[in-house]
Amino acid sequence: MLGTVPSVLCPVVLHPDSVRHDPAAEIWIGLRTPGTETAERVTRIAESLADAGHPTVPARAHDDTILREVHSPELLDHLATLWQRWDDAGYPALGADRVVPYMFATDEVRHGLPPRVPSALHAQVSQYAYDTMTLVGPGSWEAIRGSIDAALTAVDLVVAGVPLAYALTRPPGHHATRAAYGGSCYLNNAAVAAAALRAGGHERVAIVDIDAHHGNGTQAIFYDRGDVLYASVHVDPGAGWFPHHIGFADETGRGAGAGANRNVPLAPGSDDDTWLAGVDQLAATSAAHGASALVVSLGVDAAADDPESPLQVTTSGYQRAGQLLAGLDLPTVAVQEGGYHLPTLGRLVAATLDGLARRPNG
Ligand code: SP5
Ligand code: ZN
Repeated sequence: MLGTVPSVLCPVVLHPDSVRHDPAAEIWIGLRTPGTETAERVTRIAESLADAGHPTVPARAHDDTILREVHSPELLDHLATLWQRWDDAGYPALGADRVVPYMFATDEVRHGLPPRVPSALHAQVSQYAYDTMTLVGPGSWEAIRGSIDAALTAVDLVVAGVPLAYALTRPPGHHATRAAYGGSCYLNNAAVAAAALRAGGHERVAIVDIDAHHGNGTQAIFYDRGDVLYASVHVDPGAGWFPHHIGFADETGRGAGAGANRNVPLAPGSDDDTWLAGVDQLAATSAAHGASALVVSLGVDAAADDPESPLQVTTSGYQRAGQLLAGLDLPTVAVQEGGYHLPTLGRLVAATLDGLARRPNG
């Protein structure tokens, strides 16, 4: 692959601040582990895509118009100022070098009474964070907001006529809901891309999510809407995998969104054939939806070597998934989600883009 020029070039949109997010750890069942969502993921992917001949495009700054259609103003304001407030309040001096939630304001705690904003910042955090695995540090906001700009820049290219653009977003986004963050995700890059494609004139948009995990945030954002399809293949949450509570086959959309949500949960250990049959179903659902543009939530953590999922997809499986989706022949924005096995991460993304670039008539 080194030095070769692919048949169709795919601009790779990157924001330099993506590497400044350093969650430092992930707290899982009370264990503080180093965490797998690291900055090196970005450098590895960028390197492989440059080797494959794809050009890099810097993310351009965008205002908050589309972002505020997707996320609540409270979440945006909270995240934008969180680290500064945490630092000013002196938590790092206590040894709390990252923002972690402490007490969860569940419905049971609130007891149907009017919500209050706790005076202690460490109690405010759980109004927005739904797990203990998604930490915030000094450069986090710049990376989070920069990734939104990367996704929006990729959309600009596609709206201007580029058939395929890829946003190397970090942190990832598909677990972020309208008003809360979790699952290593803070703001939903793919949902913002879909909203921007709608604003760019595409009446119906399909989001196909091939990350190993169900994109609960993206599903929730569009669950009641018929114009944006969410379709995902992922490891069965019912088999004990994140996001546990959501991502089941009987979740098909609600109200105006009835029929515009599709989940294909797979058994742990599923291989290429099973997974690609799922991807093929998502492609068929997207075609039936009548979408004129496609967003691919491109997580490569379904790969066999990935430490975060039990799926057993190969590099050639990812290439074929790209090719199946290319068969839709739609303007396509691919957005990076998960994928944590550093030695193979770049090759997996390159293989998927290679498949996506193979248009039926191109
Ligand atoms: C974007 C994305 O892929 N997010 C993944 C969120 C799921 N994280 C669940 C973490 C579970 C604990 N990880 C411990 C690793 C043991 N190998
Ligand atoms: Zn994932």
